[in-house]
Amino acid sequence: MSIEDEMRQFVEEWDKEGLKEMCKSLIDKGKASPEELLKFIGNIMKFIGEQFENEEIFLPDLIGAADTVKDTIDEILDPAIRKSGGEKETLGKVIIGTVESDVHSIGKDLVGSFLFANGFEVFNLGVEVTADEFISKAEEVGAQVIGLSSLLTMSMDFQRQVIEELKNRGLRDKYIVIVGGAPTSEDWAEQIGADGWADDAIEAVELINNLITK
Ligand code: B1M
Repeated sequence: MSIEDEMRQFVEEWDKEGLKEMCKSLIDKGKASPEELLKFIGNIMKFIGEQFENEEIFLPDLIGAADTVKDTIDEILDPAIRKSGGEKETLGKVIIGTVESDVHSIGKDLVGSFLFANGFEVFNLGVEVTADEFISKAEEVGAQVIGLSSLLTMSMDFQRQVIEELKNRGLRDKYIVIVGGAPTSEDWAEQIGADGWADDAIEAVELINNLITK
């Protein structure tokens, strides 16, 4: 069985300890990097999402799976990535969060971890983050980039609201604003005046690298 298949089994069984122990042991033995394991988690959650959409599993299954991977990300993978990051010079400071009214955290956390692994200093504000919280944190830490995640059609408009609030405060030109999340698109980013859109965590790193060097 492949590493990803074995991890999927733990996720499907909501075996938090099993998944954590497996990931920790693979990292400790040098058999997989935390970045690789994060990628597998992304694939697994996409697979679980498809099963949910096809009504093969139901909401409690989804919540159980999401809770299981969240613990492994928070307690094993993110700390391992941070540890391996050492004292390297930061490429820039990025504020990231899921917008108001939206509790989806997994994709946003993947993006945050990938950015960190690629040399950015990341301030992950969590979920249901208001425009004021994004902007206040960006001002406080002197960030260059604000990253807005949205997984719900109903929450997408809060991405626009953050950009509008930046304009109201005369701060729009001070920050690179990027948006992402399943219901968003390049067109949407353009429509709301964001600086860019990324389809996944790897694209988000490339996009921010390109925008920052411009
Ligand atoms: Co919910 N949910 N959910 N959910 N959930 C979706 C998003 C949905 C598509 C499922 C469906 O019905 N088909 C649907 C949204 C439909 C829509 O509006 N278009 C939906 C719904 C409706 C809901 C509720 C309303 C359900 C209910 O209560 N009736 C509710 C909303 C609660 C709220 O937010 N107020 C809800 C709740 C939940 C759970 C709590 C159970 C759980 C989230 C737990 C958690 O995150 N801690 C959950 C989950 C797990 C999902 C699905 C199954 C999986 C999301 C996920 O983690 N994907 C999702 C269905 C799906 O996506 N197929 C679904 C894996 C992750 C790696 O991918 O998040 O897409 P993703 O992130 C990717 C990219 O999008 C991108 O990079 C990431 C990594 O590659 N990306 C960015 C994301 N953010 C980015 C930011 C960037 C750049 C790229 O720059 C800043």
